[in-house]
Amino acid sequence: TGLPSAAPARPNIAVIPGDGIGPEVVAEALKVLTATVGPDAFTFTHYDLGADHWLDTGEVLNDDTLADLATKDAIILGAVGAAPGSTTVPSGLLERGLLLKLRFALDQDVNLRPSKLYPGVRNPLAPWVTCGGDVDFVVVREGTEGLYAGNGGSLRKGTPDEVATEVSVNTAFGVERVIRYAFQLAIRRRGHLTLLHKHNVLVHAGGLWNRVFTEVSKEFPGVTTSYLHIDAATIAMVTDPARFDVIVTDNLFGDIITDEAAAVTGGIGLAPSANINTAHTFPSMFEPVHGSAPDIAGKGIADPTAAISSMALMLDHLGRPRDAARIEAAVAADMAGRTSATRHTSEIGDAIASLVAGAS
Ligand code: GGG
Repeated sequence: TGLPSAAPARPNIAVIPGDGIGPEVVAEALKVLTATVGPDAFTFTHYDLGADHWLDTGEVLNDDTLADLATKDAIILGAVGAAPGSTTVPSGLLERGLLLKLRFALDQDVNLRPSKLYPGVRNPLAPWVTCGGDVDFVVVREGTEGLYAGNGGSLRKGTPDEVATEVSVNTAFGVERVIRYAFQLAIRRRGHLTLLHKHNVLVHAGGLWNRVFTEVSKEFPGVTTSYLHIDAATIAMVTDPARFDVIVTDNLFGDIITDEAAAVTGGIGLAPSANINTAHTFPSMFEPVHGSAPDIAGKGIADPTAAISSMALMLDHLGRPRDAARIEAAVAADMAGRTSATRHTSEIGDAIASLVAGAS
């Protein structure tokens, strides 16, 4: 994850496969992880959480399970979410009650989302961007505040006079710590940091982000900085993604821009992420950026690469950068050898696992 962290001797890892394609991609991630560190290096505790658990028990994530998860060294999460239009699971129940509850309760303040255009992969949104290696950036998305904070409500619900509010929460503390993390990461990379916001319209939240960014930048004279309004950033992300090194932005803008980043670097099936508790007081959580993709669940066609690359982020965070690099190299080798032939989810996992094992 680019920044130093503690290295537990035999990490105890929580595994939450979740919904839809989550269990399929997590199985491949664990296969590659085991091929990398061996069968006994970590202990795993599996948690049966998600839509089926809610349907069976009426609970999404109870306090005892949350307290237990908080004792682990890291969490691997697959995907969360019922099929859109599900008549049995209310929209947002699992996303808010499981995924966001974990991020908030475990104070996972930085949502790290790296994007890389692998050699040979063509940017489908801008096919002229073919030069693998040049597009390589990390989005540092704020993880516990903004419009995701759940600060809102409804009046006169269901009537023609209904009013709904969703208020973005931005604390000086939260904004400063994520911006500081991003500057520290930029120093370890190519030394450029871009802030994305919309401060010309969102004058209150944007003003705070801007001021804090300018203040913190004074402590990092070795980092060059730039600013883009989020709407302009969506264009730059397609036409000139190589311009980015580290991006820092709020929770919602970060969620949206990283889906676009995934699209320009080969697809959402390749995009890993880490939810970092930067204080190291709670476990961090590692998950593919993608959701549960119910339309392809059970078909064996989900690409597990994002979940596998998330294992590299976890190993780095757990103080095993050499093992992380082995997974990254195996993923890059697998990407370089890809053809148009469709592979089963487990074939991709097998291929990457044997590349890791072969290189050791
Ligand atoms: N891989 C985790 C997952 O299921 N993500 C879907 C989702 O709803 N994500 C929202 C977010 O990352 O904030």
